[in-house]
Formats: sequence, structure tokens, C-alpha cells
Amino acid sequence: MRQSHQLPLVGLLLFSLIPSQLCEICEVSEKNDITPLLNTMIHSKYTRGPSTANVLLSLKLVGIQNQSLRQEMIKQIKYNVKMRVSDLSSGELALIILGLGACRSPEETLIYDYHLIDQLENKFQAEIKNMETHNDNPLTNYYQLSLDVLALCLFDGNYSTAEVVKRFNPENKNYYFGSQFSVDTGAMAVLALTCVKRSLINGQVKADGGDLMKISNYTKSLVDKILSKKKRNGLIGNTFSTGDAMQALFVSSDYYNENEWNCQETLKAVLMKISQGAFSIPTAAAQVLPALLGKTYLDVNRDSSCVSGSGNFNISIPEPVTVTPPESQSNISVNYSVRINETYSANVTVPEGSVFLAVMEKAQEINQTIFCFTMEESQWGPYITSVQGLWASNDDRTYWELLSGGKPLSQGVGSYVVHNGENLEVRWRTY
Ligand code: CBY
Repeated sequence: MRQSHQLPLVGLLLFSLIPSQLCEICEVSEKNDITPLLNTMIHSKYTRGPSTANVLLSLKLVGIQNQSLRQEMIKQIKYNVKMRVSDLSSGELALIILGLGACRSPEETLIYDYHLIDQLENKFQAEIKNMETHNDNPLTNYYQLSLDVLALCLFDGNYSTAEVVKRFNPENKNYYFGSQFSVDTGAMAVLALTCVKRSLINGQVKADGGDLMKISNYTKSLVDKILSKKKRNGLIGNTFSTGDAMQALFVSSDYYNENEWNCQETLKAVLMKISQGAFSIPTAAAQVLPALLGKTYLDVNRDSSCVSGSGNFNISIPEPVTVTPPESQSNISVNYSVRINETYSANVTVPEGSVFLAVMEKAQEINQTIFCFTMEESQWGPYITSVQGLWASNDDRTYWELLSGGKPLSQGVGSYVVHNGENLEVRWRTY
């Protein structure tokens, strides 16, 4: 065929391809939609907390560049790795590596200056060792083990493929809390397994032939479990797991049919939650943002992918919205119980708009022996570690569950706002 005849054909081909590709793009089109997330992440007091690495990773992945903010976050991370690297959990260190290493930026050298990969290898080993001595229970959890494998895989650290195959079987109890499959955990495992699979295929990592097959089967099964948690409104799991689930589904499209997941519907559901102010914790905002712009944690080590489709987000830092509390605050009263085997209850009065933690503090004032508790700061706000002197333990898979009207809450004590007449409970549980 002569070239002049080929041209209309090529044109026709392009024409038929473009519309279908445009339809498949599942990203926010209106940048204002994500302004509340940026507000939460960027407001300076948050760049110092335990969520710094998550925020840095997220902003870099979506191509938001603000030098002064970036410098401040890197300073904070440097301080953490210099002064308290031994206190960091394995997943926290993995997130620091991902945040520093994303997008081939100058701060990547800090990973090597501070030997962070070696340190992560050691922390990952310690997780495995704990599983061997404590009935298969890691020091932390499988969400963090997945972050570890992901960071080691993306930054050429040492890990054993055989160990990954042994541990990440989808039937492993660590994917479940009680009888519930944890979508967040499964999604992070899919990202880690996909990275390992790609390394095996590229020949970067050696393994026996069966490993690749097993990793593929695990991925398929995890993807099925994630999709089975799809809600009618489009969310997957709950509001806070949906971003991670989207990332997992982006990288595993070979494992499900087009009609099994409507990405647009999920995106719409998340945007609705954003407009309702659901992502008010920096970690929550940082975790959901990459997926909304079509990015995943596997993009971390690709040179060109840290900019959004339309070029870098040239965004001006939004001013934080200041909320003025209502002038006359009325009180509400709730019922609060601590349940171990017996149930201990009290009626507690708190100002309207109070969070769960305020109820626990008030109850503690009423009766120090029955309602005393301790907590520690996590990336998601305060986490209750003990009540009545009874301590949660990862080795024993025990924790203090938060409930309202007998149903588990999907927010922590620092963010759940209580209502008049509510029955609140902290319950000693095995997961
Ligand atoms: N991150 C982690 O290590 C945490 C991993 C995670 C799967 C996490 C959810 C998901 C995520 N994206 O980070 C997780 N939770 C775990 C592993 C756990 C267990 C922690 C112990 C362990 N083995 O490490 C455990 C005990 C089962 C657990 N979560 C308990 C709770 C309850 C906390 C109550 C308390 N004592 O303070 C609570 C409030 C559930 C309840 N009703 O009791 C809870 N978790 C919630 C709600 C959540 C969500 C937080 C959402 C929010 N807006 O605050 C969560 C995102 C998260 C954090 N847990 Co856990 C899950 C969700 O709803 N989608 C990595 C590290 C580097 O940061």
C-alpha cells in the first residue's frame, strides 16, 4: 500500500481509539474537588506529626511541588531517622523510604546515607522472627509487612521470595480482623505482590518457577476478596480503605473483568465523602489522594510518572478553613460502658460536638478505677492501649474495640463525634 493510502487508515484507527481511551480515564477532573485534602495535608502543623512520610509520598506522587513545605517535611523525617530510628515500626520506616525515594528527587540519597534499606531488612526480619515465636503473629500487622516488602522490592533491598510466598497466602489469618477481611490490608498486599511479581518477570529476583504462579494465584484471590467488599454506593470496604483498594485494582486489571468494577462510581463516592469532610486526618487525606489522580505506590520508582496527566499540579497552597465553635454550647449525655467479661457503665455528660475521647476522659474523672485508660499517638490519632489496666497486645491479637449501639466504629477516639443518647462502648476483644 502506498503511504498516501495509509494515512486515512491511520486516522481512522486513531479516531476509533481516542474516544474509548478517554472514557477509561478514572481521575478527578475538577481540581477544586481535592482542595479539602490538600488543606488537611499542607496546613503546617500537620507536617510535623507521625504522618509526615505519608504526606510527602502522596504529594510527590501527584506532582505537587512546594519547596518550603517539602524542606520542612524532609527536615522532620531526617530528625526521625537520626534520633529515633529504633523506635520506628517497620511500616513507618518503609513509608519514609517510599516518601524520600519517590520521583528520583535529591533527598533519595538520604536513604543510602542513613542505611535505611539495611535497617528495614532488619525490621522485616524481626517481624518474621516474631511470627515464628508467637503463633504467626507479627510485631505489627500485615498492612505494615506489605509496606516493608513493597519498599524492599522497589529499592532493591534483600527479601526472600520464598518467605513472601510462605507468608502472604490469602487464607492467612493476618488478613482478617475477627471474621472480617481487611480491605486495607489486602490492598497493600496486592501492591507488594505485584511489585515482587514484576521483579520475578524482569529477572531482577531469582525464584523457582512455582513462586510466580503462586503469587499470581494469591493476587487473583485477594482481588476477588477486595471486590466482594464493594458497597452499593461504590465504596470498597469503607471510606478509608477505598483509596488503597483503588490502587490495588489499578495494578491488577488482568485479574478481573471490566464489568466487575465501575471505577467512576467509586471515584464519585469518594468525592462525595471528601465534600462531606470525611478526610480530616492528614493520613486519611494522604492515603486517598494518589488513587484520585490515577497513581499508585508502584509509580514511586518510575522517573516520569510523578506528574499528573496535565503536567505538574501548579497549585497554590490553600488557606486552612478556620471553624469557629458555636457560641452557646449545650451539653449532651451518653451512656458509656467498658466491657471485659462484665460490663461497667456510667452516664456521662459532655459538651455537644465532643469526640469519643472526651467521654472516656469524663468517665475517668467519675471513677478512676473502673474507667482509667492509656493511649498512644498513631498516624490516625490517639489509639487506646489499655483500659482498667488491661493492655492490648499484638503478640496475643488483643485490642480495645470501639462500638456505638453495639456496632464497631470506623473512626478512632480522637475523631468520632458522639451524639446525645448514644450507647458507647469499649470492648476487650481478640481479632
Ligand atoms: N498502618 C497500620 O499499621 C494500621 C493498619 C490497619 C489495617 C489500618 C486500620 C489501615 C490503614 N490504612 O492504615 C489497622 N487499622 C490495623 C492493623 C488495626 C489493628 C492494630 C493492631 C496491630 N496488629 O497492628 C487493630 C487492633 C485490629 C485495629 N486496627 C484496631 C482499630 C480500632 C482502634 C480502637 C482503639 N483501641 O483505639 C478501630 C477504631 C476500630 C474499632 N471500631 O475499634 C480502628 N482500628 C479503625 C477505625 C481503623 C481505621 C481508621 C479510620 C479513621 N478515620 O480513623 C483504619 C484506616 C485503620 C487505621 N483502623 Co485499625 C481502617 C479502616 O477503617 N479502613 C500503617 C502505619 C505505618 O500507620
